[in-house]
Amino acid sequence: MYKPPKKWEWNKENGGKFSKINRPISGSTFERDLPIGKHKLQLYSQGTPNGVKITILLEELLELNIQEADYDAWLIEISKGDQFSSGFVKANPNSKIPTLVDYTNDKPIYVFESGSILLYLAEKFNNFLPLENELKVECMNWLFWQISSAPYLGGGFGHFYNYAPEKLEYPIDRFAMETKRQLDLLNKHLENKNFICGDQYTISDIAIWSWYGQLTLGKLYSAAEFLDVSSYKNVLKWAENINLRPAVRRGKIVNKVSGNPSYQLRERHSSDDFKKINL
Ligand SMILES: N[C@@H](CCC(=O)N[C@@H](CS)C(=O)NCC(=O)O)C(=O)O
Repeated sequence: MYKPPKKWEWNKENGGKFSKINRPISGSTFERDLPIGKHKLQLYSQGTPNGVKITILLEELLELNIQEADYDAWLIEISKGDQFSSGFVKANPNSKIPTLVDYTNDKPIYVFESGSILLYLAEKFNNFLPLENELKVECMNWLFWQISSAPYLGGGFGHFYNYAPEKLEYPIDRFAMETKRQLDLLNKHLENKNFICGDQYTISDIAIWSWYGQLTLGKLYSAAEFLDVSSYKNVLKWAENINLRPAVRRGKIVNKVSGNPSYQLRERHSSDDFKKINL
């Protein structure tokens, strides 16, 4: 049994999957500028659930033929510590993917936090966000719900069930319970509904699908059976429908470095890049 010392010290590796990159201090650890491609929108990311939210939205905008939404997606490999370069930290002092830089105007606009990026792009291109105030509020409620709830699923359940060097009953039990509560909440909310808010597909669907949709489809933490995800029937139906969208099929493989190698597009610079992959 671990007995915490009087004062915590950072003096050892804890053996976890991310122990080599985790640090108790912020800021850059090495000098390197970010690459810049030919489009106005430059995305620095990895194809994790937080990362694919943005590539799915950008692909949805391109599906509507909005050419200004074309983008370069550069891979920031977080297990290698790319998020600690001086260039990345300049764009996002929090050193986490996804991060977007918009070069449309003379002065670049740095956008970080996936919810902030989704809102920025939805407002910039006037799409995937309800115009009517009451619905917009509902859409924001669920977007902010996702941003604040997913750390229990990822940092809590996913970490202790999948990544922690030792399987400990207490944290797995605590976070499995919370994850199942969240799935139950979504299942009730999606009863007789096709989308999270109103009758249109919005950035809330994109944000929530990237985590809870992929979890229900068995794509996260090999935990489908453990969490009995198929019992959340409304979430499953909603997740399956969204998974069929061509933009989702493209967006979810961008900057991906895990899973089936045939469905990984490490960098994306043009729509032609998808031709290499059998979507
Ligand atoms: N609240 C943030 C979370 C971003 C986040 O946690 N990103 C992870 C990958 S999914 C990351 O970059 N981790 C690298 C690290 O912690 O060093 C968002 O929604 O953008």
